[in-house]
Amino acid sequence: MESDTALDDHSRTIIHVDLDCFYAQVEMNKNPKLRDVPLGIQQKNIVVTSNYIAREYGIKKCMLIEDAFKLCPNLVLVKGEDLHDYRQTSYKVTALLQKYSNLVERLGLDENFIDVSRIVSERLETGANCDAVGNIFGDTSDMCDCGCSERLGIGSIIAQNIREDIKVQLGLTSCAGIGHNKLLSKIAGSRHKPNQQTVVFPNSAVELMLTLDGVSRIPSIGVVLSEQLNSIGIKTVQDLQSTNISKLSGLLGPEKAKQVYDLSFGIDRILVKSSGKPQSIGIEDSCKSISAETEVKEKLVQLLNRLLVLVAEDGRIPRTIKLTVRKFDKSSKLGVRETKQCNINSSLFTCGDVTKLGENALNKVMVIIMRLFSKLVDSTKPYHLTLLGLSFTKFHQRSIGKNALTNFLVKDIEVQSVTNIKCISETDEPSYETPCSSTAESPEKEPGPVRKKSKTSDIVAKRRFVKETEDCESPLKLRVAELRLNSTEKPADSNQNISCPPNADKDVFHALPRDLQEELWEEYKQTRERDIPDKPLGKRVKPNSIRNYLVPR
Ligand code: TTP
Ligand code: MG
Repeated sequence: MESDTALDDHSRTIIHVDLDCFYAQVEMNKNPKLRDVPLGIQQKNIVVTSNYIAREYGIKKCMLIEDAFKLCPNLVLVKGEDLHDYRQTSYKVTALLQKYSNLVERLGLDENFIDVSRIVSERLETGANCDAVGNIFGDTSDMCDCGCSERLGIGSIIAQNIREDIKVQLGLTSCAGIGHNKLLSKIAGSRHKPNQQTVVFPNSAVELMLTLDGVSRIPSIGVVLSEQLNSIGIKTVQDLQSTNISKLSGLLGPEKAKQVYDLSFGIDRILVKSSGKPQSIGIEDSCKSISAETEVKEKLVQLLNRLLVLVAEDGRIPRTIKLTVRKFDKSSKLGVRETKQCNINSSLFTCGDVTKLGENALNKVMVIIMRLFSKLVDSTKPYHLTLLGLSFTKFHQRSIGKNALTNFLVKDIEVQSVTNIKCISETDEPSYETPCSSTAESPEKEPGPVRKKSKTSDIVAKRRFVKETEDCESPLKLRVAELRLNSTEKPADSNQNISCPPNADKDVFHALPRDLQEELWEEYKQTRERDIPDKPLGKRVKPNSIRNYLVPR
């Protein structure tokens, strides 16, 4: 059977990035002393990976500890069973790659495919340099003339930029492969390790495939499929290339047979599928001991400022803030992680650059954070924390409205629905539990961005929300803090304080901007008139009045 290599589409430019000795690099960044020693990452009785110094002793991935020590008696082992830091780093890498293209597909924790076709064509239009950088697989004398060599050349320059960026931003080295499809980019990337990159042009695709040591080494052929192929005598890539397609179709069905057959020639039509943005953006700082509230605050302010930079880079608006603490525990080396989260008002983030929040706004976020802290840690008793972390989750797309009152009251309802400021208690929930995938939906239903609802239904939602948050300590008080975040203008005139209507919560009322206080007061007056039978009925209270959800029910 003839392969379709002549009809193969070369239009795309795909980069595959694989971090070097990933878990080991994360540990070496945490403890730089480990950089100069042979380091193995231990899970149970296995070395799941090791740094490249250890690899010089012959240590391989998934080797038994006992065998590893035979090869390298001075091997230093670090436990790698808590994946938290690896996940965090993994998502930071993906987030960084998403700056280059919105087509980034995660594969495991340390690999990503990036379809950079769009930037490549933009650069081509500007007449950018097309000379490939890094390693080139195969012969370049007989190149295709469809323009793929220029595109892949630019792709290799972008890959180099990306790898430099990962190194500078995150302190991690990586390998990259550049090809016109996922299959070739992945295989090419593994040709030269560590900290290198390799481009493969379409004319060398078959040759690259033949370097693989058996069909089981073809990336998308798993154990079961490779056993099936072995059962009909197909063991090597060459066996697959020269097989009789009807024999293969009999085994796999015509469609799959064609797909597998094409793979042996380096043809892969599967597109890079965007894994979506991370569901959570967070940072954590571990420390030996934090046992005083001033230290807690200081650390959290630092974390918040750093986190706001990440959120600004991401561009979406978070709806939930989560605080994590790790409590020292004699019985557990890892300590005990606990988290608490609550929703925050989106309009804080709609006011422009979140990295430039005024001190006032920052203080208000800190009030919310410290409230969460008080739910996690009883500061009237001695405590010993070894980690503090903050993260934002439940993002929605940025959409900026202007009207202050609408922003203040309605906009957040439109996008946040009844789950607003619901306090959720969790224990040991990893920040990045679900993979960053468009198919991995958040367990909570996400309302669509800027979902329009009638104001009345919003208010009903709001009322329901107050009921639903009974488990939350003083939800209205929390709401106060959030409302304050939004009151960007009109500070109350101190000469003319408006007194709180008797049916309203004082704290809430005084936290409101003056215009809303006036509105509330006005409505209280009208209600009073309406409720006094011998008085003529005043203007009826609107069912969607602000009072309806500020007045405790
Ligand atoms: P790999 O990318 O296979 O390995 P690596 O990044 O450590 O090394 P390389 O430089 O060769 O790319 O896997 C990524 C991480 O996944 C690795 O650091 C440890 C973990 N891992 C396991 O937990 N179990 C396994 O069987 C393998 C292979 C890796
Ligand atoms: Mg790797």
